[in-house]
Amino acid sequence: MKSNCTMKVISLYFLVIVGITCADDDKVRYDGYRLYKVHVTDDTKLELLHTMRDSDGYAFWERPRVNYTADVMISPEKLQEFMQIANTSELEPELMMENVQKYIDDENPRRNVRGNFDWLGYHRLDVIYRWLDSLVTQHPEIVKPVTGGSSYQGRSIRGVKLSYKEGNPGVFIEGGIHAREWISPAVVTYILNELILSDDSRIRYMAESYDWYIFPVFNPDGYEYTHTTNRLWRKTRRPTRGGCIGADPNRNWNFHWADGGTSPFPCSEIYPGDKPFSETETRTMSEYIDSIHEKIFAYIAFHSYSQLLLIPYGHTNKRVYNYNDLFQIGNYSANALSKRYGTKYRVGNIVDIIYVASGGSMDWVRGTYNTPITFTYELRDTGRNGFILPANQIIPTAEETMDSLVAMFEQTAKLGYGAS
Ligand code: 0X9
Ligand code: ZN
Repeated sequence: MKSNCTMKVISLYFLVIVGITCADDDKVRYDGYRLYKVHVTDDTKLELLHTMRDSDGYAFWERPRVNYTADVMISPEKLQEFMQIANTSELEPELMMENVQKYIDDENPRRNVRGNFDWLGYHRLDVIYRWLDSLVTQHPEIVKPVTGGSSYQGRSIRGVKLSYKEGNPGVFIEGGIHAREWISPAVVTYILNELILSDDSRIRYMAESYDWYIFPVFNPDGYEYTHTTNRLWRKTRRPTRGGCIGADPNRNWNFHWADGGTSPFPCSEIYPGDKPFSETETRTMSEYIDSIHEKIFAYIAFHSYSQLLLIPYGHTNKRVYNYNDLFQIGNYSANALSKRYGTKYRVGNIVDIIYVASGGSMDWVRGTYNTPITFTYELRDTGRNGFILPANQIIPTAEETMDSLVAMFEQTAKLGYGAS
């Protein structure tokens, strides 16, 4: 990763001429970085990929696991080494991106966003928060502002409670816990908008049957950082140890904390923090969730990418008591999702269908309160664009996800969950 900080110093002398480009020059760039998909067909290949993990110049967008594919980003400096390893060990990597920076540049075309909030581009935090304010102003009877928690750098973690009838069973929607997964806040805001404005009868019925607690950006420091500095940042922004910054906010919750799928190295993408709830974001949001836990029967988290609908837990493949119901609801939901654009999702237990990942928010909710309906979406795509999903896919992704959510809650109700 190269940051052109020296440019900034030079620009002090030529402030008028180059000053305007300064802000952009401080951005981490991914020129010549490549993204490869590799098929992990056996343990030898897995071991090999594990040796690359946490080493400079290799970044796993999707972690390796036997019988699955992994996506790995390679720096230009490590390319030759990687190709050599690949040749001698028959990795047969499939080139997905020739130049990651190009995908970043093309992802979110700059537009004049003066008018209404929209889903034609990815928005900064302040734009999202102003939109939440406007919803409260326009629909004061049904939309109440909620500050659920705060971040290390002092930002609020804001959301809304949408309620047409006090005492409805509650559904909690979490977005943006991983900073770089921009499609998550985009889809969560779309869902909120539909719940308020859609005139589709099934959506109206769903919207008015539940109380909705909706938080589009759980990790605001990280989210802002992906806009200002490093598009591929995942974690929080609190300095930890050894000059490293941030913990994985989806490994930091106090349920089976650091019980698999984490790394003790503070610079790792999956560093779980120094202790459970070491991060301001997870601690404060857990306190908020604790204050409303009796009202919620469903907790749905949105991540990207891989097109999966995940059922807890992430530390064990032992099934939760209502796994069969969740599996049935999940399949029904994934089936509805595929109808509009043919997008295929896989449904199952986290450990079974991706990898071990302990200390996640959904697992904490489920493990602490026994909340019966808990799902995590991994939204589009399957690696063509990965985290850098072009903005013109926001609306189709959001539409199909909304289809699946409607089906999810119809099926949930049929099975008797959430009856008020
Ligand atoms: O590793 C993760 O945290 C999630 N995948 S992602 O590529 N978006 O980072 C999987 C979430 C698993 N969820 C829980 N363990 N609750
Ligand atoms: Zn994620």
